[in-house]
Amino acid sequence: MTHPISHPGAITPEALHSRLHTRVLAQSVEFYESINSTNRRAMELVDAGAPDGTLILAEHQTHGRGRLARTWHAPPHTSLLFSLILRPPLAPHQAQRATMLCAVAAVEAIAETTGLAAGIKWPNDIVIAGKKLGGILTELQAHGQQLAAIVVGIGLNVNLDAAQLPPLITPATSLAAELGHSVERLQLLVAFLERADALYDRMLAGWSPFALWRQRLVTLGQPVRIATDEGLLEGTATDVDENGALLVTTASGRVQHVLVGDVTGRAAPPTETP
Ligand code: BT5
Repeated sequence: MTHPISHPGAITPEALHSRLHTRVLAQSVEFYESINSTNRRAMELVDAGAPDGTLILAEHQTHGRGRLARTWHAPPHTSLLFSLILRPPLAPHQAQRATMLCAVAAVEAIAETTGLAAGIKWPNDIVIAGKKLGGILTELQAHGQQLAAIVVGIGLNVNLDAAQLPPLITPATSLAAELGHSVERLQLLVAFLERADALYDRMLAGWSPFALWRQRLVTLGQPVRIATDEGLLEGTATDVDENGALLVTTASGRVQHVLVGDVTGRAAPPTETP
């Protein structure tokens, strides 16, 4: 673990600690100047018994992970890259609530910090004007019907020039690109953690972030093509259910629930070599 002191605008655990007022989240923090993947480290810490709310934060990832074995790219010091270990009293089928909560907190923190109105593209992209601003990767540790932990990993493009990224399946943007000036990453991180902490408090008392998440979805009402395990599904995204599944109404009027998949509005399903 290293603590950067020289990079302008660098995030340090000390600076985070001095500004943060949370009850559960980020009471325990691991910080890395560079690591393979904060999600990978979080899953190791889950096995080691890390407490609820543990935050793993990095300035750079050598093997940042997306969903479905894809890669998350972020040049050092340009982004927010972190994972939270959550241990809410949920059944495995309710685990998407943790992702919903973090997506809502991210959108609210972005609005508070920058004034920008971001949205959520089902299932877990943070988008603005049709471009991808961030992504969420949720991984579970369950023992039978008992959920041991949820790891929610978030990557947000803050002061990043999309031209620094390799070719992507959806166009990317960053907060700085949308605003025309850079954003203080620590302020955004603090805003996120404080929002998420307040929502998590409610979730621990039985509340679901579903309605807030649904309100912020930009996917509803849109024609979609979804690559699913069973093949390509085409139709209109008409709704979502409490567990996070997308309801797609096909031309024949059949409603299909999709739990995992990639939505595209384009003429062809996404292809990418990981
Ligand atoms: C995601 O996956 O969007 C989830 C990304 C989660 C990343 C965080 S960073 C901290 C934590 N630790 C990790 O190891 N991961 C999490 P998915 O929906 O599969 O999207 C991945 C796809 O997004 C890639 O295949 C690229 O096409 C694209 N992509 C990669 N980097 C990007 C970026 N910086 N901005 C926009 N799009 C990007």
